[in-house]
Amino acid sequence: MKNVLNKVAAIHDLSGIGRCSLTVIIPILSAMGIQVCPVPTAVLSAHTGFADSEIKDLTDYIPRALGHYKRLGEDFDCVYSGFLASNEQIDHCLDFFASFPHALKVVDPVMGDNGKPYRTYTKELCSRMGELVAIADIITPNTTEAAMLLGENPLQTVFTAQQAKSFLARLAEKGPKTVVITSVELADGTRCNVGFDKERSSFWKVPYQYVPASYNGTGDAFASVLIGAILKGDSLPIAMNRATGFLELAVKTTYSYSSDPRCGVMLETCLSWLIQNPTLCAYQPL
Ligand code: PXL
Repeated sequence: MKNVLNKVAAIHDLSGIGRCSLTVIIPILSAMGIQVCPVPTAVLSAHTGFADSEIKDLTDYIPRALGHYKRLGEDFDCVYSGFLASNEQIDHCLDFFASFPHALKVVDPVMGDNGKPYRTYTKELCSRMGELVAIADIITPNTTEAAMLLGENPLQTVFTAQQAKSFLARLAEKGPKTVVITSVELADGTRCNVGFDKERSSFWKVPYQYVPASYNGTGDAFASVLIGAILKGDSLPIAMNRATGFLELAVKTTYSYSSDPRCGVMLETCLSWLIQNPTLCAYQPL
């Protein structure tokens, strides 16, 4: 039977402190009228940006959950993977994606930020991320992750429009139909999220106002709004516009309180914007 609401299987960690992954994905997609079925990859006392977080790896749990969903005859409209805790979780994600062939396949290749891999990400886990990218419909790397996937220098911070387009197109050649790279500083000094729709050969950018702080979990929040918007029928540029607009609101709200950036953005104060679902047209061709 067709799902009444869109249903997303979210294969991500659950971190107690520092808004990221499931604690961001569940409220955002729920506010957009989409059901989230969490498949936790690990439980952490706090995300890896905090020293010494306690980690309970759930690698063995993922295939058991998948087996149960198959026995139940569950169907998902989207399977969305993110932070992974072990190499074997790549295989488990590949099985999950293959088990729901009609679902939109979204891979957020969570690996690093600000030019460096996250502390739990091994070389092998990073190199195997390409296998997930190859089967994805949509990927949402930041500039560090985009460079890691392409074998480029992850420390590059400024991109010409041509370089940004080349990164997008080269990532799309690896498989995905849609590539969105977040938090790009263009050579003209603007900050943008940039995207490529391979089937329409169209490149887009959505500029945002820069704030001199880097909050954890913003990539998860961006990807969640983007997916929610696409599942609801938005075009790629309007979905990027919605995700950028929400992040701009959440980041600027949080910045005004001078809170610890590791705690993420105060999305609790901004979710109502998503529920209002404003019409948007601030996107531009890249
Ligand atoms: O937001 C990415 C992310 C997700 N999950 C965990 C993390 C990070 C980034 O630091 O540590 C556990």
